Amino acid sequence: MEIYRHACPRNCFSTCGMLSYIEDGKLMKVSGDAKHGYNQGRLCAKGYAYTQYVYNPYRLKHPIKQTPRGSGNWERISWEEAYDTIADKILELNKRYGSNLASGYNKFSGNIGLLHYAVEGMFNSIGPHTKPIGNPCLITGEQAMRKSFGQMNSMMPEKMAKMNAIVIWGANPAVTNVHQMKFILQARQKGAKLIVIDPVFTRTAATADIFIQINPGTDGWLALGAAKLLIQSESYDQEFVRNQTVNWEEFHQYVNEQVDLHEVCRQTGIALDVICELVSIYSMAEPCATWIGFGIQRNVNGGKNISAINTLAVLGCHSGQENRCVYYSHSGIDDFPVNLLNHEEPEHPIVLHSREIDINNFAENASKLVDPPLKLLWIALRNPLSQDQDFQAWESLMNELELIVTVDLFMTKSAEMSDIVLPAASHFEEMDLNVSYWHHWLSINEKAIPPYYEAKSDLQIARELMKKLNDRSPGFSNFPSEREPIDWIRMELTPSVKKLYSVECIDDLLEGPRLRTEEVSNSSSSSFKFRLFSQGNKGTSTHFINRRKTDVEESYPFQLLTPQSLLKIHSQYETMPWLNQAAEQEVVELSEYAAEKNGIMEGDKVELFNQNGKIAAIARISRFLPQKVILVKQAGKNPINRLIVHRPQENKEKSSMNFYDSSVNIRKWREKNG
Ligand SMILES: Nc1nc2c(c(=O)[nH]1)N[C@H]1C(S)=C(S)[C@@H](COP(=O)(O)OP(=O)(O)OC[C@H]3O[C@@H](n4cnc5c(=O)[nH]c(N)nc54)[C@H](O)[C@@H]3O)O[C@H]1N2
Ligand SMILES: Nc1nc2c(c(=O)[nH]1)N[C@H]1C(S)=C(S)[C@@H](COP(=O)(O)OP(=O)(O)OC[C@H]3O[C@@H](n4cnc5c(=O)[nH]c(N)nc54)[C@H](O)[C@@H]3O)O[C@H]1N2
Ligand code: SF4
Ligand SMILES: [Mo]
Repeated sequence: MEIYRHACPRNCFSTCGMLSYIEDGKLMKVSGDAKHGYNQGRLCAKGYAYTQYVYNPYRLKHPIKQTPRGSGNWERISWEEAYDTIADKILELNKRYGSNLASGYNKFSGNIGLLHYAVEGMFNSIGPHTKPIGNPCLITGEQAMRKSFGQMNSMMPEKMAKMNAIVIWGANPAVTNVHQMKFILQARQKGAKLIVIDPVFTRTAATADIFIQINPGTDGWLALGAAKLLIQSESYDQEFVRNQTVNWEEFHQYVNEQVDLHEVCRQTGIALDVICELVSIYSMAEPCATWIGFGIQRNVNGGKNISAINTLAVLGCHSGQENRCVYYSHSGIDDFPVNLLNHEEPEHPIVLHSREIDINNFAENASKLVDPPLKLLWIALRNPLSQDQDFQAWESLMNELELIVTVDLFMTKSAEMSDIVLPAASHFEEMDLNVSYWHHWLSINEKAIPPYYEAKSDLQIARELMKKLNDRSPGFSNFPSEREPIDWIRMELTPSVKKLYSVECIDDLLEGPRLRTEEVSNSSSSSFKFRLFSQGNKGTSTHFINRRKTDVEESYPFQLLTPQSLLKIHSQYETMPWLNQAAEQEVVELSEYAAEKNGIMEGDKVELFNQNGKIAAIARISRFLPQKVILVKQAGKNPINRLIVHRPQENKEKSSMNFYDSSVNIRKWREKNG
């Protein structure tokens, strides 16, 4: 049996090192790579199920086309025909409008390996086009971290094992980051306290010493209340505050005068003695890790809440900066040139730049484009008709598009609405280079098996399609089609990357993943002064925005939380029987209060509704949910995102999607209510 080395490329904290076992060109089994210091030889259930993923009967085998769009009338076509149709359209649009602005893409997180920036590289290579910018997942938090600390880096997550207390705000690692639980457990075995702050009694909360059930979106209140108590008891590092922070006087005065502890308790739903307990942990346990989960920033107060938590964490650490351990995300990719992402566009005589549209409001913004309108959309590594919001805007955008191409391994909701669907290769069928947004390891991903039927990697598709365009219209694209995956990987291993990860050549990575040698943490840039929480606009009477201000939202009194599932990655893995059974109906969890108020019994068919529409679901009544929270898992047959209403962050900065900030109502299912 042959053994190859891989990195799991899912959008997941762990980017696990993985080994494949191959017999006669077939993937027989996978295991965790013991040489990877983060996952240490283990995988999650989704990882162990890769043999079923690769040979899944639902996997797309050939390019297919559908006429008319949405009819389900699919027909197999050759790659040649697919490329011809797409190239014809791109060239015709270019002729019609005088540039490639009518062609664009929507791409996100299906595979986060560095070579999957081939999609961006491919579009860059044809000059100005229409591209998504921003990030639905984590950008609000990233900006808040950069404002507080001047950078977004966390220390090695393995070091959580050495903490004496771990305070988790809005993360659920027992579901979303299972390998981290090992380090948390190691800390607890040595006596560390684990505190989980979440509106939902999660699997992680169930393992904690203290669970603080907070009203969604109010963490900033809690952090400021706790900071006030910390300051009152003078248990903070005064010298550090004087020398290393910006804005102390203002913050001190603000907390003294404007943070009222009764209001904190009212807003957060947390009793004062619980807040005191949190303060005593922050002031006594050292070192103490604060983990800010992505869940925190999926509401309109997200950025401010993070800034307040950062401030509490920094004040609470009173034995030197090196013990300031705030975990959010580590931007591993920043070490690399990411040549495909940054592939230089050829100049256009008239159009100076590509046209950028916010990925969080993609459909609406794309529909509004004129001169030229968007006419061709390439969807890759992305399932917007499950994971984005505003499906109505998507429907009207799609009506205006002349060609929709989706590249995926499976027939997703988005693929179902495309004209041409191209089969993508799995990571066992292509080479790649992978870093993580959490740990500090670098891995290579080898090609271990031939492509499944006619599947191709996104890079291979870019190479072939751009060659086709150049054959038709010489010089149309500057994509280096002759460059092999290994060449792209070599280009990523610049002298500084080699030094940083102590590799001399690719062969070193074939021996095993490498750890970044330079330690990073929130305090590694010593010249930067920490920016304490600031209220922002003077004269605003509240620190944070209260939810449900409008009349419309009054009619929808419940807050909809739609977090991740243990055995899925967003909309992926639904057709894998080892992991998930296809469900006809979604399940909605509601509180006893919500059930009683609406006469709903366990197992009833119910409808969740708001201004966007309605979704049918089966009711599960939970004793543990806050009264006004409704919980539905993402994706599924009838994706819950139909009910997500995007509310941009107050400060108009680029933001993540406020996935956890939508309001809904619930009632028993009515057959006739349209
Ligand atoms: N309601 C709600 N919605 C959410 C969230 C939430 O918390 N609540 N979370 C948001 C977050 S955090 C995220 S990150 C986004 C994720 O949003 P998406 O990235 O759109 O999520 P996925 O469902 O994983 O879709 C990725 C697609 O890429 C495909 N794919 C996998 N590998 C490859 C490949 O190599 N090539 C190509 N071409 N395709 C490939 C997969 O089969 C899958 O269909 O969802 C967001 N949506
Ligand atoms: N199994 C699995 N793992 C995954 C993924 C997956 O789809 N499946 N997706 C990956 C991706 S792309 C991401 S972004 C991460 C996300 O992983 P996490 O960082 O864990 O974030 P979320 O799952 O969005 O939310 C975590 C928790 O925040 C809570 N929460 C919601 N609002 C608030 C609030 O206002 N305050 C507080 N204190 N808590 C709140 C939710 O109830 C939830 O339990 O997971 C990654 N890992
Ligand atoms: S999904 Fe995440 S935890 Fe599971 S194998 Fe992949 S990287 Fe590891
Ligand atoms: Mo995400």
